Amino acid sequence: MADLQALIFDVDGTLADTERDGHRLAFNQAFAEAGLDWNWSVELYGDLLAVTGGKERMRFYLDQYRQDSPLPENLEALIAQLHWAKTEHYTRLIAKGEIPLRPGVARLLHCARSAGLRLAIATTTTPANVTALLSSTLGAESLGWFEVIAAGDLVPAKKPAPDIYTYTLEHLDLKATDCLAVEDSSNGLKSALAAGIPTVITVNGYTRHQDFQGALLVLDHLGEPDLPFQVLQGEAGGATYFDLDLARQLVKA
Ligand code: XBP
Ligand code: MG
Repeated sequence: MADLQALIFDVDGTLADTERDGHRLAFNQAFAEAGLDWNWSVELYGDLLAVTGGKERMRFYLDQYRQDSPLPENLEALIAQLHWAKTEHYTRLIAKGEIPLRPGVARLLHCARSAGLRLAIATTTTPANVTALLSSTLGAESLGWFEVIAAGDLVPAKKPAPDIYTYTLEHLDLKATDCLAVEDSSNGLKSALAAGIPTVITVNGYTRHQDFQGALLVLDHLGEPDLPFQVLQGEAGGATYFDLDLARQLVKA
């Protein structure tokens, strides 16, 4: 019987709804600054999110959507420069506090800390983006709440590969079944499940219709006592917001 010891959080789309009005805008600012005619609409970005990692996403865009135009010379240097500029724009946007945490995230983090549960982050995004989001929403000291912040290029293969979650388990020195992952996307679910970690999903505008086969529970958000969640898949046993009792019940089931 598993005994819950740690919560492992994804970042983008899970802690905060950062993709449409955060990363996407930052990419477009970097493209415009570089004089490129690349512009990712809300709809196109939703398709591009099939690929995790900003650098990988730019390559995917060129391969799939810009076959008409010759590839820029020294493509890898251009992508690296664009990604650096995009990260600068993104961290500045996040530092302005324009994107809040999603419902229930701060409450669950505080409950977990009070109960002595260990916390970790497993994300595809760049470490600077995690620092910016945690600092702007929870304060700089919140970075110390997470024993492991596994992010970005730390591992060779990004989600849906299990690498980032396997790295996190190794550094927590915990078994997969003693943990619970919180994710927002099918790529994230595949990654966590491939590492053997039970997973709860909180969907967002981009991921609502994705396949979450294998998730313990799929919700519209984590909820608050005065803001009940909607269960989209699985059983919440009558709970109306996600708390540690529900987490333990799910892991033990
Ligand atoms: C989401 C991603 C990231 C972000 C962009 O990460 O796939 O690539 O979209 O950030 P997760 P970067 O859901 O795992 O938190 O440009 O820094 O990659
Ligand atoms: Mg995510």
